[in-house]
Amino acid sequence: MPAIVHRSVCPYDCPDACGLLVAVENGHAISVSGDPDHPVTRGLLCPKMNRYERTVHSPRRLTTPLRRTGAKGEGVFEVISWDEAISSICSRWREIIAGHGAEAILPYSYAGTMGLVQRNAGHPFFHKLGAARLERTICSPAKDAGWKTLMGDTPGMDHGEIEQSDLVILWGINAVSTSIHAMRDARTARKNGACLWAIDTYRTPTCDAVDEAFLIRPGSDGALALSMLHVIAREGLQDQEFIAANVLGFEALKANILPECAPARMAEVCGLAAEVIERLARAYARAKAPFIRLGSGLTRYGNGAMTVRTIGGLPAVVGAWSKPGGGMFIGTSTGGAFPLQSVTREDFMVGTPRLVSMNQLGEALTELEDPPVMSLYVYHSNPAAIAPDQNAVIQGLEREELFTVVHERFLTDTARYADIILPATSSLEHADIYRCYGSYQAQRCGAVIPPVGEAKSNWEVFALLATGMGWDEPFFRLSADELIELLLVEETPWRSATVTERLRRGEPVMLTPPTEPKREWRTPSGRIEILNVREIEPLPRLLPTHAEGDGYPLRLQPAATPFALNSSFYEQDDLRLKQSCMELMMNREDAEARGLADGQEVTACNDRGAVRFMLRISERVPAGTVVTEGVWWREFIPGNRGVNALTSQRLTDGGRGSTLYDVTVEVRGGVADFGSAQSVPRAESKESLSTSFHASAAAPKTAPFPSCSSERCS
Ligand SMILES: Nc1nc2c(c(=O)[nH]1)N[C@H]1C(S)=C(S)[C@@H](COP(=O)(O)OP(=O)(O)OC[C@H]3O[C@@H](n4cnc5c(=O)[nH]c(N)nc54)[C@H](O)[C@@H]3O)O[C@H]1N2
Ligand SMILES: Nc1nc2c(c(=O)[nH]1)N[C@H]1C(S)=C(S)[C@@H](COP(=O)(O)OP(=O)(O)OC[C@H]3O[C@@H](n4cnc5c(=O)[nH]c(N)nc54)[C@H](O)[C@@H]3O)O[C@H]1N2
Ligand code: SF4
Ligand SMILES: [Mo]
Repeated sequence: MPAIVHRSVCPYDCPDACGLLVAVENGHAISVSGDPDHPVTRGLLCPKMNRYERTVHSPRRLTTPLRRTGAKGEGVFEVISWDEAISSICSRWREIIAGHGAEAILPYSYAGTMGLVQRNAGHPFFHKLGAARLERTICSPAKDAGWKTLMGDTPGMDHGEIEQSDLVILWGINAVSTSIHAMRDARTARKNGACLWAIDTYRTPTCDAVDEAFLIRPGSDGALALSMLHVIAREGLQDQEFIAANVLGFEALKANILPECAPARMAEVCGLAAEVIERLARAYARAKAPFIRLGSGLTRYGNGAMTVRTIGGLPAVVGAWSKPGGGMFIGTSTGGAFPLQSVTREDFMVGTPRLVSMNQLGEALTELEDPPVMSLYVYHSNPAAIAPDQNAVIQGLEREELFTVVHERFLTDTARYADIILPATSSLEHADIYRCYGSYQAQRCGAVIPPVGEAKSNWEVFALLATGMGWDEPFFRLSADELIELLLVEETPWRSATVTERLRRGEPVMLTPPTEPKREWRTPSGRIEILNVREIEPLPRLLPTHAEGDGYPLRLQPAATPFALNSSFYEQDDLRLKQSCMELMMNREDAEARGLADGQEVTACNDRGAVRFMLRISERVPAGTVVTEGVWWREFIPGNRGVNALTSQRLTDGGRGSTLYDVTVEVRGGVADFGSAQSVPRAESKESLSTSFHASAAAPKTAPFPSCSSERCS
């Protein structure tokens, strides 16, 4: 039978939710390409998804339910039937509920699939069960918290406006790797005459694609933004008319940052020379329509929310928002477009069960009492690899009395610790509806191939578990398509009847936010609130990062790679081999100071753990910072710990987010046995966090790349 091409959607946690064309022959996906008619994708897929059929039909797929027969983590299992699996889970949960209460059961899920039905499929089940609730805050809630403090509920602007900008700043976003369509739009802006800048902590592929890249110390963007605001205020470069009509608190901010945040002082903190900061501030203020595209990496610090608020002061003060192509984009939020409560069913919840931060899984599994966590149910997430403080997480997963169930496509680091594994479908095997956070587009799709082996979708498994628990609630008998229909029945201002009909037909559509993004400020005062008196910190100011006080000499950046998405895609051998192995990039100066050579094995360590890497000496990384890309599966790395053995469970200043990038380490040659990590020599402890931020180790030298000579950028 000849191949038939079906439309589908990329399910991964990426801003774009690309439209896919999947060629299917005899129930097999044989190729995947980008939908040329999709408004965002326009035929362009990233390297990860160009061979999605290799993930879907990977020989590594889990195809039957499994029961552990070896030790926890050993990865030895026997095949069991779905009936056995569901009945053993339900009977174990009944025992746990009788002995400890339902709050002893903890669900753990995040963004293996972004589809509204499959992603949220566990909510109604766990609400009805009375299980503990998971606070799903690992990604970038500090970004949203910072935005909300300043902009309230103002929706994100249309990213497409970037093409009309004359100065685009890719600020803390590695768009070449993580947001390829944003990068394409930025390149179009450049073709139209815009100057492109990147502000990052190391020279990423995105830095190679712009006119000028500025490398700063991790977590110091607030210092850079405040000093730019200082220059703008000092030199009277603000847009007074825009401020008078739209902004609250400019005068109060000015009083605080003059003279406090002078470039000479902030230069020490962020590592850029004072003259460079002045040049940046002037060029920004003089641009006709400057556009800041803010990434997420810079928010994963103890000061992440404040950083966003501080950077957000820039477009407000120069009136960028009033110009077509000007403003700041952090993402879109289409919360109102679909009545999600029809799927999540908060009304099934009895009382308010305890809330556990997904960033503190290690603590939850090892320290929580009254009741302790007695069962963990993991679906579409891989916490043993992606959650901070891997040693604590693994210590928890090794607890003999913890009953762990993992619903997965692959034998991940987490699945290896499962008592029962359930095989999961890939997105080509189940129906769903997707929206995205890089634009206002949405699309529905059905299954295009039958399930691989005995795999079942998230929703199918929760329906089985509901029956296994003896519930007769009709909701759990609905199909995924019926749930999608529930999301579409209710009309909302976001989609007309025509758009809804097109969604039903599986076409990609654009949703329309009910408030015009750049016309109305949805804050209590109706203005952009640089001064927000409801906050403990009413004005943007310099806040230290957490790791400033930790005292290890090198800043560690656990960054993204173009060839994986968090811990996904390591099953594709070709993609994994493109990453060679788990490398640690280090500046020559730091390597020489430690007597380390390129290509040798090294160990990075801090109070939380020790991790082995292959050293890559690279001028892409400024002195004082080391970088590792990707979140590797443990089976493919030399030591038995991944980078998250070094990251911490501390939370951000706003949004209770992860602080995965707020880490310091020391690095030594070889398979260093640091013994107790405490024995590693540390810098003198600092007096106080805020002074230590200023006083901390010498700022990195910016990597020696030539600055732009383009006329556009002068
Ligand atoms: N290929 C690929 N694509 C992905 C992902 C992936 O892992 N791989 N992950 C997906 C997910 S879940 C997300 S949330 C997004 C994230 O995508 P992005 O928004 O791009 O976020 P990150 O990759 O975390 O970090 C972006 C950049 O910020 C830099 N950075 C780190 N700290 C600082 C700082 O203090 N200041 C400044 N100025 N820069 C800093 C990092 O070096 C990095 O280059 O990407 C999604 N897309
Ligand atoms: N060191 C470090 N740690 C990080 C990051 C980093 O950049 N560096 N990034 C952080 C960020 S931004 C995020 S968002 C998190 C992401 O963390 P996670 O959401 O856990 O993302 P993944 O690592 O992609 O793991 C998703 C898993 O879901 C499985 N899966 C996919 N589809 C389905 C399905 O339909 N059903 C089921 N049951 N399973 C499915 C996949 O096989 C995969 O193993 O990681 C965070 N952790
Ligand atoms: S991961 Fe992102 S860029 Fe790649 S296909 Fe999916 S949505 Fe598109
Ligand atoms: Mo994320």
